[in-house]
Amino acid sequence: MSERITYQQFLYKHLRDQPGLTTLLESISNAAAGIAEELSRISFTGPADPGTVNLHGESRHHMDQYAETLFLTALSESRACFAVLSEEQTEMIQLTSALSQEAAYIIALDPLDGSSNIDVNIPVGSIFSIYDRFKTASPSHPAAVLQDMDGHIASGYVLYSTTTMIVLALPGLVTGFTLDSANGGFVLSHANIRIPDTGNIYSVNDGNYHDFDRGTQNYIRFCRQQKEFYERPFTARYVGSMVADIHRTLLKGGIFLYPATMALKEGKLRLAYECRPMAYIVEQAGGRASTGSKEILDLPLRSPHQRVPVVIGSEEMVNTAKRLLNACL
Ligand code: AHM
Ligand code: MG
Repeated sequence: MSERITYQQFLYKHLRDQPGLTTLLESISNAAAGIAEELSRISFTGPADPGTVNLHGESRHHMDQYAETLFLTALSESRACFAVLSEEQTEMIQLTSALSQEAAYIIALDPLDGSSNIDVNIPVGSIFSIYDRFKTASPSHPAAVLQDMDGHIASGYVLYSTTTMIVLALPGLVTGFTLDSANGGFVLSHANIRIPDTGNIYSVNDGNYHDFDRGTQNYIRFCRQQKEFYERPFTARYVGSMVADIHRTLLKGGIFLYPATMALKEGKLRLAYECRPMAYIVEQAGGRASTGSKEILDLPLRSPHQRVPVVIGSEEMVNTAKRLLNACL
């Protein structure tokens, strides 16, 4: 059996000279373990409260609030986090403990993505990006660091599924850790993840087909018609939980799309805490991420909860998609 390397040991090895970042990433894993535990009891703690909505007008599960509280408590106690932009809050929240005020890091966080799936026992996730608040031209405006990728340090997600995993992307290195609850803590399980250059799985909400523009419809028809070129068409897979869909794409190859629709002209997914972190993770693993016309990681963040269309996955598939998406514009 190969050597057991814990998440902490990995962090100490790779971020030896950044103790604040190590502490911050440990606090994220602690919150994730707490969320995983609570999710495992969800059948006993009850379903979503009907009629509760979040600031985006989307239905809100009590686990959304629970997950956010756990993250904010862990980040605050870490004293390594200055502020958090959460999907659940209108504005960035500045942490108030005395040492947090000196802390260097700002996090963009989706505490529990895909929570509408919880009550039917489908995987959900948490998504985060970490920024150094001093790496901005406007240090007196901490939120300014989120405007571009200059101050970006790391991104990751937690997948709460058959097992709970953290996938962490540092520059050029994407690593997966699996929760070993019996022995407490996350253990390295997926070293140096590389996304296959191509694949045969496409992942999109096909129910929106008639609300997509012609370029997107073009590409989806291309995916359906691959039988002309291969023995069978591409496989369609859509969990409806971004972390699960991206995790599969990362490990098996493929493409994930959430394009603009007639109702959602900028798409559904948020740049700061959904598209950017996932784009960064997939690109560090060798894949690509685009809006269809622009690189996701080049997009400036104009408002905290800005949405963007996203096409993300294996390089060859994203390149083909970009060509077909733009063919009819
Ligand atoms: P949420 O942040 O409100 O949970 O919504 C995000 C989720 C993603 O996980 C997923 O990719 C998408 O919404 C699915 O949306 P749809 O049901 O429109 O296909
Ligand atoms: Mg979300």
